[in-house]
Amino acid sequence: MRCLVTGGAGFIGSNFVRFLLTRNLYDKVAVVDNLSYGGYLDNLNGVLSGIDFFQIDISDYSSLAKVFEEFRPDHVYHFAAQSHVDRSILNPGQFISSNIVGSFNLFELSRIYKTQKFIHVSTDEVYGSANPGESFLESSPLDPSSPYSASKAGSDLLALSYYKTFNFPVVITRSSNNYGPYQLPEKFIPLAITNLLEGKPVPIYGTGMNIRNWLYVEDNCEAILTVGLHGATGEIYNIGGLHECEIPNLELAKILCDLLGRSYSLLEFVKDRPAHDLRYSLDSSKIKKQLNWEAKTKLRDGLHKTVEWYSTNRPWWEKRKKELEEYYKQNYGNR
Ligand code: TDX
Repeated sequence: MRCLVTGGAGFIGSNFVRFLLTRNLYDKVAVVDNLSYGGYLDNLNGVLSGIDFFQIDISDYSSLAKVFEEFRPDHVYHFAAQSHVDRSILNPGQFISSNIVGSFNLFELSRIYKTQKFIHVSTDEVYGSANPGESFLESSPLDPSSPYSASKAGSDLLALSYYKTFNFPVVITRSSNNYGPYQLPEKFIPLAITNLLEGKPVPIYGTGMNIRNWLYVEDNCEAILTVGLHGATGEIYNIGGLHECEIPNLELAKILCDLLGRSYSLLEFVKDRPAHDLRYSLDSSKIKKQLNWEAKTKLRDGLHKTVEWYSTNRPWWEKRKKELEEYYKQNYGNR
């Protein structure tokens, strides 16, 4: 069995490739990644010799077609995406080409080359903001708030249309906010940890009362693989963290200050993100009931491991932060 992982040099993708290789389930694993911002070959250090690597942009149909012709994957795990909400506010066009056109190219080629299973990795953001006490089911309406989440919702709908029209063997995962090693310091947790390590302020949007449900990336990898191997085609599976992992940003930032021995005075309230979803919350009972998967990692344990990783991998994030300087100026300059 041959498995293709798109976006395999990015945050969740590279964690997934490492996780997959320890399981020895596939005869061959290939990664497609354009190595633009977010994807770095050194995220795959130590496992590169065990995979085939193609530096391809998924929005480039003809280059992607050559990969399918050569590799002919039985399973495709599709992680490649533009994924940062703030960037989609600054520059929405890239989100359309990667998340919609890129996904379309992959659906088409997988259909032509008769891929046996296509795992489309999506997000809880497609449901929009949850009211207090509300948790979204897979059947909940899609109500995305940002160009990012709208592009993911669009590709989810396209995937489902391929299932209905062509009997395309797709299965969709919708995860809550991931965190852990190799996450780019543009997302909240790695930005907060690395700023605190540098003794710099942590920008808190609005009042810091927005709530997210945090899922340790290794738990997500295990869930996605479980769906890849045992999920029913045409189905969607929500993948949420433990209930205790659902907390307001300010509380989360205070835990990080405590873990790093930094003062709360480094937490700096800045202008809010436009259309900032107040709360994300998933009902993950379907994957628990049908595939016997549930998250394992408690928030404090996952944050502790993540803080450890960023503390011992300074060169990794210092290089990224240098490259992100222009973005930081653009995004935070006017707050
Ligand atoms: O500087 C910041 N200050 C701040 O208060 C940043 C970058 C974020 N925040 C807030 C916004 C959110 O409420 O922290 C929360 C988390 O922000 P992000 O890390 O940007 O994630 P979010 O917007 O919740 O989206 C994430 O979850 C779903 C991922 O980025 C998506 O890729 C995923 O699909």
